Amino acid sequence: MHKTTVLEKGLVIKTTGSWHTVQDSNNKTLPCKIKGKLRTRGIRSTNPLAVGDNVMFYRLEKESTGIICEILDRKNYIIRKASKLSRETHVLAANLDQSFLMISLILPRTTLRFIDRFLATSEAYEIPAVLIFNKTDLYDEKLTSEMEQLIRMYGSIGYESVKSSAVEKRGVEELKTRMKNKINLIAGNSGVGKSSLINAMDPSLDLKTRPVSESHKTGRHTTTFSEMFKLSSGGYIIDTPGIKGFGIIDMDKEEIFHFFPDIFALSKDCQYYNCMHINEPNCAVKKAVEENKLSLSRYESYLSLFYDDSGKYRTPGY
Ligand SMILES: Nc1nc2c(ncn2[C@@H]2O[C@H](COP(=O)(O)OP(=O)(O)OP(=O)(O)O)[C@@H](O)[C@H]2O)c(=O)[nH]1
Ligand SMILES: [Mg+2]
Ligand SMILES: [Zn+2]
Repeated sequence: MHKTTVLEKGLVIKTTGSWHTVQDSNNKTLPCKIKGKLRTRGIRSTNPLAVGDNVMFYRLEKESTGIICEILDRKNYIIRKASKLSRETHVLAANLDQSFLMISLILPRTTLRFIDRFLATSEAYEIPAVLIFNKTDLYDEKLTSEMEQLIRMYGSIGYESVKSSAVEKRGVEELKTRMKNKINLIAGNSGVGKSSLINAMDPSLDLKTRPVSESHKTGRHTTTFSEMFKLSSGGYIIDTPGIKGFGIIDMDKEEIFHFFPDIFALSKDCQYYNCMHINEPNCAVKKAVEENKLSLSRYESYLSLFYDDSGKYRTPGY
């Protein structure tokens, strides 16, 4: 490093392969590369750097690019599996204040399993999570009452929900208020309307969304990289590509129910202090399922994580 090199602090707002977009303290962005090998502590991941990372960088003389030489400690991060069979993980974003899971009950339909795995992941990383039910303009009476029932069920566990429609601009003001002064992540299956809703919140961002003529087709992601945007109403939002499954790493089997607050609360009444709520006698969790006090879908999601055994990695599918 040259003697006159000045280190600056920056925020990673986008990463695409070997180039990373860094925002400096004047809110200006510049493309940066990573210096040699950067160490990331503790986790084995396919990407050393993630959106939301705070970094130290220096500028290259006569070039409008920079070199990242250090990643500052992360407050938290959220990950997904790198690929279906891989044990490696991909850090989706770091240093989050809040995460939103966008759900749709139609075109495409989000499964309860997917919701519960996302929530357990957020619990594991201590990131407060909020549910967004989008595309409400498409719900008939039956789907509307199903949504209300889910909102009550998740509300009783402690998770709040927002009803939205990017088309009818419903829920937009509430989300602006909730996201103010925070770094927010929005995740969910491909096609549920994440980018569309961000556009409804701040049309100047003009994010790419799936053409309406192709809105029923599945398989292709419209958003392909996570990227952080400053909202004109305040705060930041990280738009992410559609996700199929979430991973929880470094978690022991006996620990999984700690990330289901409803199951955790019930577990205090189990006969055995080390009850895992599978076959043990006098299990308060299983009793609650039988008595309809714990929703069967929550219990089944717990079981799916419990039995999803691949070493230390709990690897939610979808
Ligand atoms: N009817 C209706 N359609 C919506 C709504 N929100 C989004 N859409 C449509 O759903 C399709 C997918 O929207 P996107 O915003 O691209 O979805 P996404 O979640 O960002 O998808 P990926 O980037 O692939 O993860 C588009 O054709 C949108 O016009 C909504 O509230 N109601
Ligand atoms: Mg998108
Ligand atoms: Zn039990």
